[in-house]
Amino acid sequence: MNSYSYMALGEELDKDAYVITKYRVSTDLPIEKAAEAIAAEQSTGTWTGISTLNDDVFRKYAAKVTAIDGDMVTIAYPEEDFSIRVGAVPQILSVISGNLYGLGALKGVRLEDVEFPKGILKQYKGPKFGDQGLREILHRPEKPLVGTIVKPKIGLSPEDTAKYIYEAGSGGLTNGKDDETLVDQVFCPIEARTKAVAEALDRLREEGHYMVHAINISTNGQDILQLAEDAQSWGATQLMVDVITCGYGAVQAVAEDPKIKIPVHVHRTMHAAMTKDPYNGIAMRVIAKLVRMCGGDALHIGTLGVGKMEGAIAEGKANQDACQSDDVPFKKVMPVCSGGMFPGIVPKVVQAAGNNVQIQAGGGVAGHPEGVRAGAKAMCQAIDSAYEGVPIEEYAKTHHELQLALDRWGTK
Ligand code: CAP
Ligand code: MG
Repeated sequence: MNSYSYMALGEELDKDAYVITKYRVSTDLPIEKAAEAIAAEQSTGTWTGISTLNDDVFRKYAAKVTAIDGDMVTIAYPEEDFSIRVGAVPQILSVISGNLYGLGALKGVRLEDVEFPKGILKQYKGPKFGDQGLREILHRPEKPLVGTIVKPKIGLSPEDTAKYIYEAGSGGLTNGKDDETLVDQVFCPIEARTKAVAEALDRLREEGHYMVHAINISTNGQDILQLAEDAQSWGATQLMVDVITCGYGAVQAVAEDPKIKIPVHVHRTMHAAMTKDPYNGIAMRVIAKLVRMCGGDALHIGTLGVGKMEGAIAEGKANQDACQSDDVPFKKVMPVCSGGMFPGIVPKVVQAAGNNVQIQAGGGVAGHPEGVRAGAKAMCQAIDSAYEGVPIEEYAKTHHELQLALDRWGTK
């Protein structure tokens, strides 16, 4: 029986023929052995030599360990290992991010990055609208989009939800969204909510203000397309899918449905189970790349070092880059900074991320001392101060709502 080596350190590969991955590996094994174990398990090998593996199969389909730098390992998988039309992201993940986590010899593995060859990328469509499409809908070409998540996340009736959105829009917000745990509970049925919110958005429109609201359609695979189409027919202006709980296929199905003519906002609830541990799991930038391929128009990327959720500036920048880079043939995804946002920290996010972001606050709007409309105004004023380059404390001197927000929450 032949024994095969998966090591190919330094080999120059044709980038258009491989999916190239980077893993951070923690192990007591020599790192080369650990890397080889991953390459074998995820391509043509297993824990022992096998009589059914021949030179031809190995040469065509074996993964290659092409670089090792400290604990960072580069593994290239031949494009032929992937089954895109039937199989798609579930199959891709099962190769680049599958059994390897369970290998007993590894203490931890984190998939840090992935690059796909053109042949795979061209089988995806990417976003229908993307960041610029969203901006066109909202008639807001340059400034950061500014949004809210209706709070409390559960419990409001359709009428109260619509009232919240009307108030938020009257205060100047461009985006509203359902929270990730709200879908079709008895207290807020999706049909009634969508219709009530649509009416509020129509009123705002008549008053000259453009705003969209993402209705959460996260549900079973067999129901999501119908729900997407229904929500659109009830007047939804944007749809929201929780990508980790529903799956990438759900995002792709909704985004690629020719009947769907509105953008898809992608929430990432549960992502931290995979992304938070620096030594195990999957980096958010990988998730962002897959969401972009599958057609998400907007995606949560973290708040770049501020706010309530974990996530440093560098990590947020990498996620933003995955949404916006020019090296893939897709429209760009609008990066969404959300989680514990409030007016005083908006300038820090704009400073780190620039203007092409959607910044949104739930508590940071609904918790304003003078209510939702004033909270929305304060967020918009914070955005304007950052956009105009005026220090926020200075700006607040002539903007009452912002001053109240700074008095309540400060700037840190
Ligand atoms: C924000 C939020 C979002 C988080 C998710 C929440 O509300 O609605 O789901 O932003 O985090 O429920 O926490 P607040 P991420 O503005 O009241 O914090 O965007 O990092 O995935
Ligand atoms: Mg939420």
